[in-house]
Amino acid sequence: MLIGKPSDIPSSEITSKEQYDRYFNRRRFLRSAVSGAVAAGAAALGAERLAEVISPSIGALAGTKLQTVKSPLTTSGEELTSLKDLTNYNNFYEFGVDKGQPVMNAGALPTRPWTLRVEGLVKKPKTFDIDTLLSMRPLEDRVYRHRCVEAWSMVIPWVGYSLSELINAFDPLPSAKYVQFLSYFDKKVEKWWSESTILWPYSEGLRMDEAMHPLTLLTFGLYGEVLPNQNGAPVRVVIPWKYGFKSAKSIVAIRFLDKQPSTSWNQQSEREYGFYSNVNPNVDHPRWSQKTERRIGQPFYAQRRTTLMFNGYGEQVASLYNGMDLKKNF
Ligand SMILES: Nc1nc2c(c(=O)[nH]1)N[C@H]1C(S)=C(S)[C@@H](COP(=O)(O)O)O[C@H]1N2
Ligand SMILES: [Mo]
Repeated sequence: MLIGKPSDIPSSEITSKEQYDRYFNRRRFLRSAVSGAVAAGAAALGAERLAEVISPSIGALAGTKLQTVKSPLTTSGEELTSLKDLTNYNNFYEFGVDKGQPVMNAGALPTRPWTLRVEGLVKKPKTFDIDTLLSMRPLEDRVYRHRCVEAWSMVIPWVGYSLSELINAFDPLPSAKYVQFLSYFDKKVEKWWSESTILWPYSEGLRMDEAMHPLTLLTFGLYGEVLPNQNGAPVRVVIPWKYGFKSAKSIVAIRFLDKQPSTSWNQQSEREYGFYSNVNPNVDHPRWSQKTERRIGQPFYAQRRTTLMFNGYGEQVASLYNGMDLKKNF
């Protein structure tokens, strides 16, 4: 897909041009005449990014500037992981099981038009166009630590707003106790799906109070720009106190349920991946320790660091688990 200027986008895909201009920096947008190809991506990213051409932001809209406000919920003080590392070292099994594959393959993901269904136990089920979702609330810059269950970590400047702001617009029924997230799935597009044994579509879930926690972010961008496809464009969730796999990419549905949903990783190996999956240095993965992590992009001698309970977000989230045995409910 090639996008030149806002008027090239069918009007059915956008709410209004005004809205678009409000949220996308137009100058940047016009420069983003970009295809998924690496060379074209380089031209579109502009001089300030040419140094990072080696890490293409894949996707027709990737690299488009988003208008953001600073968030009080940001984590400060840690060095950000470079854009290059964020976009070249990914888990996105629909596009291959190796971390270098999504950057090569995720350009195939069609991120426009895109809709998100809000369904299940809600008074007002609704299907949203992605551009409506983007403009519903001010987009915030929020730096979060990201801890993968594989014992590596990053510090990522995300862009989005609290998922609770969307959920509040729907009146979930009192019977809604859990939320399930379903990722886009098309075998023709995500030809690498058969490389792994997880149950497709990729699905994850949260308890309602976890989903409503202000830290749970409905995410549209990183580094102030539209998400590259390999990072879960056009919309994903990010739950910073849980292992990275809870943060489903490229979601097409949010479903409210009365029972705990089954999730892809829990189904794949119940023993290894629990439903809660809170970052917890005191509960090792059956095959490796979770006590420390390797910070991606740091010099070798500085990579290893201690993993923090709830990934360092204990002050904000520990009360959600009062009275629960976190060794049993891992
Ligand atoms: N649909 C989908 N979502 C996914 C994954 C995946 O394979 N498919 N991998 C998860 C894992 S294991 C991690 S660590 C994060 C990685 O996100 P990032 O590449 O943006 O850092 O995405 C999570 N969300
Ligand atoms: Mo992960």
